[in-house]
Amino acid sequence: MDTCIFCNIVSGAIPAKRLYEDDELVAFHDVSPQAPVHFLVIPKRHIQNIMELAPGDVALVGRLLHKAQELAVELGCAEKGARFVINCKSDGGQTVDHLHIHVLGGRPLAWPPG
Ligand code: DGP
Repeated sequence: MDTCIFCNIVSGAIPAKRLYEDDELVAFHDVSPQAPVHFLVIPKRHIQNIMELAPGDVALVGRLLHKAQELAVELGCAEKGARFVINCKSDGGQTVDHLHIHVLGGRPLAWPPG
C-alpha cells in the first residue's frame, strides 16, 4: 500500500531505527516514545488491524508476539516486564492502519489506560 506509513517503512522509503528484520517481520523504535523502551513489531504484509486476521495468519501472529518478547528481553525488560499492546480501530486508539504491536518498558506503566 503506497499510502501506508508502515508499508513505506518496510520498503525503506521512510527511514526508521530498525531493531530487527526478516522475510515476514520488521521491528523499529517508535518515533514518539512513551517509555524508555518503546518499539513496534509489524508484519511486512499489509494487514489493516487485528480484526482482519484470518486463520492462515496464526503462525505469523505467533512469530510477531515471540519476536516482541525476544526484543523486549534484549532491551532489558526481562526482569521488570513490559507492556505489549495492540490498538485496533478508532475506539482502540489505532492511528496507523497497519497491524503492529507496541512494546513499552523501562518504567512502571499505569493501568487502566485512559
Ligand atoms: P497506534 O496509535 O497504535 O496506531 O500507534 C502508531 C504508532 O506509530 C505511534 O506510537 C507513533 C508511531 N509512528 C507513526 N508514524 C511513525 C513513523 O513514521 N516512524 C516511526 N518509527 N513510528 C511512527
